[in-house]
Amino acid sequence: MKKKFIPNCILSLILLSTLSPILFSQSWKLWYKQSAIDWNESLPIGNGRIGATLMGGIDKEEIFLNDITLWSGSKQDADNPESVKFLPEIRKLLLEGKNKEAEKVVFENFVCKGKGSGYANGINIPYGSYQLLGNMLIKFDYGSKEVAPQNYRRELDLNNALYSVSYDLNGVHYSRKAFASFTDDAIVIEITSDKPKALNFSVSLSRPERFTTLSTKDELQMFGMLNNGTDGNGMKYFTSVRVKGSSGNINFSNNQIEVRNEDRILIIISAATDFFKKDSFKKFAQDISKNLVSKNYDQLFKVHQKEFQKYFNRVKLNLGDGDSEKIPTDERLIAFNRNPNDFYLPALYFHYGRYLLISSSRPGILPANLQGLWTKDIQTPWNGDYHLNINVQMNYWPAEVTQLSELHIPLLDYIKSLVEPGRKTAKTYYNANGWVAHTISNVWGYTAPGEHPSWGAFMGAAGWLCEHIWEHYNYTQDKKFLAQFYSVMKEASQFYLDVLIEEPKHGWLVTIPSDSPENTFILPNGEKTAVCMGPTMDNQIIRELFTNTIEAAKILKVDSEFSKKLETAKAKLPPHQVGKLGQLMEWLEDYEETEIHHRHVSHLYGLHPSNQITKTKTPELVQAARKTLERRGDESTGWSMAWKIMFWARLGDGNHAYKLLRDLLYPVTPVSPKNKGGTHINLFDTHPPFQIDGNFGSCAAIAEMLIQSHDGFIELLPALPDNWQNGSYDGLMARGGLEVGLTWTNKSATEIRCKATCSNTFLIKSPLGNSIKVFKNGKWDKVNCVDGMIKLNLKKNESVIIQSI
Ligand code: FUC
Repeated sequence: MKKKFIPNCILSLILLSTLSPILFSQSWKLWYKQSAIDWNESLPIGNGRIGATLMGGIDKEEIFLNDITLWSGSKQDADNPESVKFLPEIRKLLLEGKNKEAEKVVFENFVCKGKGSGYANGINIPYGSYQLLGNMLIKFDYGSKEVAPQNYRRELDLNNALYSVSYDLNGVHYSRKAFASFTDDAIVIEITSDKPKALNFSVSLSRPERFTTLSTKDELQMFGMLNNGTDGNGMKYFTSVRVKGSSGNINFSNNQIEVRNEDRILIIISAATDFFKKDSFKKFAQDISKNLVSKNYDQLFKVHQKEFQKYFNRVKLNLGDGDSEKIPTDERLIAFNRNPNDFYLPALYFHYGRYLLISSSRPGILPANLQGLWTKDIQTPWNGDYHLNINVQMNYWPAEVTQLSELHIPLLDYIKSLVEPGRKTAKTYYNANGWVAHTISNVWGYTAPGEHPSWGAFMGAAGWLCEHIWEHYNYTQDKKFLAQFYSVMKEASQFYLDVLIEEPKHGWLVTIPSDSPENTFILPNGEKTAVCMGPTMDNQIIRELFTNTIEAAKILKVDSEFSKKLETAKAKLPPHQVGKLGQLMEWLEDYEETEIHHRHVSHLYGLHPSNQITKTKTPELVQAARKTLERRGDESTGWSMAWKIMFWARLGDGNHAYKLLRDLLYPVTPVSPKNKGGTHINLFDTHPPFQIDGNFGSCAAIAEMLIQSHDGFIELLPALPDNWQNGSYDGLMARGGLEVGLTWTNKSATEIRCKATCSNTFLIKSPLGNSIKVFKNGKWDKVNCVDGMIKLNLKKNESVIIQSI
């Protein structure tokens, strides 16, 4: 028989497109048999700018509307010019080991001018608060209810970024769908009944304060102005709602919309603020709703779905066979607490993290805040702001590794926007060049220390933020981007160069005054304080910043003199120190922490996000990091547990990472013990209260259990727990620009799939033994690993498959 000839290029296409077929049919859904009774059960939709959480009631649909730019407050000068006068005294006291005396001067003088964040109550002061845009209420009228509703289902379909509710009542099937369009920048709702004239409802808009509603002949409007914290004339917003029916009648009157005898209704909600679109914000919102209401739902959904899936479909993850559709999410979450063998929930949670980032981060606008995009309040917890001592950074941990690199841009642009106010803050407080930011910030460019130095004076924020610039470059190898952002790194480096001071004991260069974020320690005389010099986290951040700035300068061929200065200073930074208990020391001295289980584990910054402590390069520090984690314990606030999953992943202990993931997925319901961190039944992370950083941090940490690339090579399945015996993923990213896919059985890799997103040489620690075969350019080649490493020279867009022989 004549053999059929299949050209190599076709063969490779077939091979590459048939990888992991199970993965491509995965469906990821949160679903419930009942409506939400608490806001923490509502389901979020968002397009990075506007969004909503929906409760899904039968008698009423309550919708909490959000616009990521809607803030009270205003630009202010919070830099306190008096502070710098006290700097010499503070420094002298700390250099003499008089921390408590220094603390007094710091607490009294090294603070912001004005009220700072108002102790997380910034709504009516210049700091401001991220605010709810409005409450939309859809009130249904079913006439008399003959029977109880049946077949109720509430769902968030992550693959399609689509919320839906359906039920049967009085012999009628009702359905409700909603999405925040990625293409048309509006919230689109469709409500249908399968019998004519069965839809009767009213739509109204309100918010707790500062609003006016108005109905014209075909539009419901809500508008107002928030408090700027000074003369009251703050940010303006405008919301427009339009409705289209099919056969019945729709009336706009008395500040609401009345829908009668309909069976298919399209609702368009658009909104904007003058922060986003200066003078044209009203027209912007009105044009959108007017234009969209003439279209039909399917048309609108199709384009939205396509745009959303451009991001969402880049990554596939399967952690074992899961009975995906059978168990409602709340029951599943509760069951997971007892049964660690649910393979669907951790994967669902991972995909939810990506869904939430896609839904709350859009280039050109603001980064995701403490609640992403979703708040039900006008005084959002902690002002829903940008905390710069872990929280906003954690929000963006999944961006690169889970292939949402362009969604990192809002944070990177935001960092750039802090340079100008940060320069003034650097001069005012430290008489230093460059720029600095401290613990908290908002949309108004706040860079001064907070109102209380025990938590508000962390000066490492600028350095930590710059890490994101470097990591974006690291993954994308985008030199143009690096050139555009290099000055942000350089100026932050300049700031630290200017403020570092030699301490007397070793001659090390240290920050002073400083603290280890929000933690306090016990002085030898038993007194407690936070104020110190050279806490480990500062040293790590500055070492990393200097290293990255020097490297960036080399790549861009600039600033060789400046780089030399950084090299010299870097050599004098305090090294890591191991304390008497074998732990990594958090401070320059081996102080005992006041709270052993404190949620911040700042001194492990060197383990993650930085790569100063690694299994191959510093095994003894890895031991010390492990001791530190054991001492701190597992249970904590939501975000803290997410960070700890990451730490254990970096330590290569998959089982401990998984244990912490289960702790983080502790089901927190209205009847849970108070102050318990975990996860609400809508899978929102809770500190408590709801804080989205834990969702993002743990999404990244799950990726970190499956792939790592921080130590000069790529390691696959570096922290795989025993529970995840079989699985596969595609689309996770490694530094240097490699898209990686992997299949494993019985905890052993069976196939690696790679695609270069930049031309580069990649080293992969072989999980397939020393003799492997590589499928490239249409043919298999036998390859021997060198020192256990697979070396791949790939051009941009080149793909390979690797298997054992
Ligand atoms: C940091 C943390 C708190 C909280 C707040 C928003 O200050 O210490 O736990 O997450 O941010």
